[in-house]
Amino acid sequence: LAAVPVEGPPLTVDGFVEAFLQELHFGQGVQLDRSTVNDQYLALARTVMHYMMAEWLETGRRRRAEPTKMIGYLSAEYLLGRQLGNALLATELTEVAEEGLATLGIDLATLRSQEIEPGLGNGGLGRLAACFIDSLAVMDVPCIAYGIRYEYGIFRQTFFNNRQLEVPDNWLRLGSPWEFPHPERAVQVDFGGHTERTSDENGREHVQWVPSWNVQGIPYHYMVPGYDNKAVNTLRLWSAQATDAFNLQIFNSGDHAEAVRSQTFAENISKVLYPEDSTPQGRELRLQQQYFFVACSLHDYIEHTLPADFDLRKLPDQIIWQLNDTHPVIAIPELMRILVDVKGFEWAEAWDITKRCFAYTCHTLLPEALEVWPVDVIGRLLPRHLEIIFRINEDFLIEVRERFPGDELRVRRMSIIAEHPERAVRMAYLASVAATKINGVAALHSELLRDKVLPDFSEMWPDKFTNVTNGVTPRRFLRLANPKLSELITEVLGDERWVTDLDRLSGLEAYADDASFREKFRQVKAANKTRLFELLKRRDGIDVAPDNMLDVMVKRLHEYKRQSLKLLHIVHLYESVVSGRRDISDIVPRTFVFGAKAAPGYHMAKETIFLINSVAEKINSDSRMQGRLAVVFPANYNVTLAERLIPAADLSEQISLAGKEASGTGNMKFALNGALTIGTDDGANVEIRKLVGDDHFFLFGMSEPEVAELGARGYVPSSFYEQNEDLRRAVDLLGSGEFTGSNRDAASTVVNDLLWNDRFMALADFQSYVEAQARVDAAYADTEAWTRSAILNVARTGFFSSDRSMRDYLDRIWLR
Ligand code: 26Q
Repeated sequence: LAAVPVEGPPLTVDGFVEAFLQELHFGQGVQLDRSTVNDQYLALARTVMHYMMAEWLETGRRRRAEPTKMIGYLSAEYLLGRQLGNALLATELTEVAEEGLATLGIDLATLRSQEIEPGLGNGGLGRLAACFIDSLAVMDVPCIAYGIRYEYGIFRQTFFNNRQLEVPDNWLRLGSPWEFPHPERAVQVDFGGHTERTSDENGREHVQWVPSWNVQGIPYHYMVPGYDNKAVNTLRLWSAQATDAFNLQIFNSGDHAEAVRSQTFAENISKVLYPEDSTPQGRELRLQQQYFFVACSLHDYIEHTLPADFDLRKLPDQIIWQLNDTHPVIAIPELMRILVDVKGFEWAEAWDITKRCFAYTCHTLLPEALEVWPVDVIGRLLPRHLEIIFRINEDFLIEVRERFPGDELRVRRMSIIAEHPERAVRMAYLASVAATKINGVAALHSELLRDKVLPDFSEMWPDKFTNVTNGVTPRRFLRLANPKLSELITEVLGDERWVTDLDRLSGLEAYADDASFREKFRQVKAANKTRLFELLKRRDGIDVAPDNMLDVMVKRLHEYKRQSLKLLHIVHLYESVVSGRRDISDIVPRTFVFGAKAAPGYHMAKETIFLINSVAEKINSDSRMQGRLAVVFPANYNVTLAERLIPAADLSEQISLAGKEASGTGNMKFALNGALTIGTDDGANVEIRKLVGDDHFFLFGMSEPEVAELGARGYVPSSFYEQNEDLRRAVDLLGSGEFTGSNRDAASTVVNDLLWNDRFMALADFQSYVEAQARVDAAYADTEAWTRSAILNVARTGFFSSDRSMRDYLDRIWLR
């Protein structure tokens, strides 16, 4: 058959309205006068899809005509955020849609707020994946992004009696217009069973995996549009379903109930996103998820995307699989299995191919966050893969012994198989052995990864290690989230090229000294605050004082991120006023904003949320504060809220213990939107500070070497408590029950941990933090100087575009 050229509906108001009504009538089956907001939203989304679809088809055609090396991005998470705004931007339909809908009496903003964001990720890692695939489309780099279509994404957080409650995130319930399933491209995935060995006439051994059960993966496609370049990439998310054979067998046996149960069992695999983003538990279902999406993805690429007669020896010229952390690492033995068991390759040749097909990104420094899977769990679920991992390890350890003869201690240290506390596969080691490149996500992190996390591997293969500093997409986090600032930027730079070439923001530098520009910049910030406060009123019933400095700490709740240090600072300010040591009029008026979800099983994190809410309740209702000190904690921080919060912020809190936050990406979003940072020398803060300059960044706390040194000397938190009156008073007040209805126990989990454990040294950094906050107050008092610093933050952080990150991946990893 010949390809018929495809064109979307005309890019005019009339053309748009016609297409929209078509969708409403024939897609939703409803007439305008009887349509609900949801009908209208779905019809609008489908209409915008029509415009994108034409370009998506054309992109596919163009790429097939001239095949080039492709990126296979493997990630268990994509934290996409709402789709409509970005799709309208990409299709240049925003004004057309607004006008067209208005002629029908429909308000575009109302339809926008109808969208439930797909929260298919936990935080930084998932959002990074979403930024990266945006940038690849914008750069017209061929990429298929693969992942899991969780039926339930990250839980919705609510508060009850100041405590976190989790509500299932039923994001599909009102329809999902941005996806389209392809059940005819289902892939079967096997599990369990055993392996059998046979020899052929040449005496060559063949292994056959005889699995005991299977499921099928149904691909759901999402379009990932570029910007102004007609390119649209694909995000392919897999949904698990029972296979027909599986169903029939039981159905025919007459056991209807059992047939239904087994269907549920299969569908559980893609049911829900695991809400832990550190200290993962070795849950079997999680490993099923990982293998499920990886097996579907490799199969999809090899059997359906490559030409039928493709010579797999050339696989590394066609694809590089980027492993987003260790979650998809099972892809390594899976490719070996396909090549050796299915395609008949010799082991050595298969390994040579496999080694060139994978690259690995590490996102952590915490030892407890490194994934290990008990050997018996893998053996039960994936017996053939376990054998392959053992064989990879055997060969690898031979190589280690050759390089370092007689060093059996090193051999044990480097083994992919840990022996204690139980035999387990160290996924980061498996990734490191197989990958062509290993990267950290910020300069400091990559150094620590090389020297502290994987020192033996970097000694063996120094050239494998590299850095790619994270980035964020300027489309979503500047152009869409901050339309007013975007307009101002475009006005002074003369055009919108900065949206795809963020280094152009340096052109703002000159305007930092222009008083009238500073005034406009302040007006933008003020308007963004108003917009945020309206949202918080509507969304959470929260009232925020309009003129306070807005001091924002939003990120997952983790001890290493030190929300408790932020809390101690707030309690310290409060205490200094109520004790009469400071007059409230001497406090620079501030509203502290928290946003944070705690993993449901993370006790300390949940207690910290309870304390923050309790402190907020008390301070906000204390008339002595006169509104000059306020704490707000809107529930359910997510991408949608971030897009409103970040453009309104004055101060960005990035206060992790040095050496613990791999990179951070919120830090970049704040700087790009003209917030100043108070932060430690950690993750990408280091690079932000270097770029914006020390005069425009509030640095505090120990450096990573100082942290290591204090740890080695023996850290005793209570000695800091005893030697610092402000700290003592703050900790005492927090522990006194003052904020928890006279219930001391309610605060004791957090307070006792700070005093007697404090693994992340909050008490050690307290003094330095409070001093830095005093510098913030002084700086904020000089409005013109503050604005100047804010402008320079925007002008100097173009480096943090994820377009730049993608260029670095291409140069350092993918096209090498
Ligand atoms: C693993 C196994 C089982 C269950 C859950 C997990 C799991 C899930 C998510 C482990 C880790 C995560 C997420 C980690 C994460 O978000 N890391 C962050 O990545 C960002 C992007 O590189 C960095 O900016 C942050 O510094 C880092 O904390």
